[in-house]
Amino acid sequence: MAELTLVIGNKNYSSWSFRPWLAMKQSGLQFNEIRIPLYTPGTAEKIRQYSPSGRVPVLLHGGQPVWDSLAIMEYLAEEFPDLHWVPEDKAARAIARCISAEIHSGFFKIRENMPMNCRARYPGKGMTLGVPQEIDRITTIWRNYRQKFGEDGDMLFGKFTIADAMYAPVVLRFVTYGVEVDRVCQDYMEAILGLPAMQEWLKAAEAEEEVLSKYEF
Ligand SMILES: N[C@@H](CCC(=O)N[C@@H](CS)C(=O)NCC(=O)O)C(=O)O
Repeated sequence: MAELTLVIGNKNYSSWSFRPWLAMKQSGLQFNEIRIPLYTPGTAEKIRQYSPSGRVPVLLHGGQPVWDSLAIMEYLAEEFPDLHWVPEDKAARAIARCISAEIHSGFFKIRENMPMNCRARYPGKGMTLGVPQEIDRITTIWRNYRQKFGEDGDMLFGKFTIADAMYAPVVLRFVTYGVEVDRVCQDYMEAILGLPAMQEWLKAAEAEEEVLSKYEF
């Protein structure tokens, strides 16, 4: 099998990097990791060595670059179809795609006002204009699909899928900013937080020394 290498940013701050990293860990794939601290002198050049878009994450599969978090996971789902990436049920799979696309292309208010910062705790911060509406949409998604498709496990569609990887950084943002959610969403968040791979990521984020002031309040 051609070697897999995932190039990522800081674990504390890079929400886009976290998604494929978590999905790859959950699927049991073996991969190498190259971590490039973001927004330092030389960062852009280092990322460009690997990523045509100049952004992380980028996957290198036997030398071939695949960039963009969602594209990486879709690529892996095609390359390793025997691993579990998407729901088996067709209707659930359609919804999983929709909500993955929805988070990939939206929720700009949360992104802007509640940046991922795994180590920090800023309860009540970031709740600016438009943020409550986006939180409401996310919790509606979690509640609806946990209730409709989640009976075989504690993830959105029962077992872990790409959709959970897409929303995992939101779980971390909700913890950092102390966002209160209903019981169903709380249980879902706890299940995501309890994943061994999540704990591994958080431990590594805790150990990082870089501080990006633009993501600190
Ligand atoms: N849509 C892309 C976004 C990737 C992205 O914006 N990555 C940030 C880090 S979290 C980055 O590489 N920033 C470096 C820069 O903009 O110079 C994805 O899903 O992978």
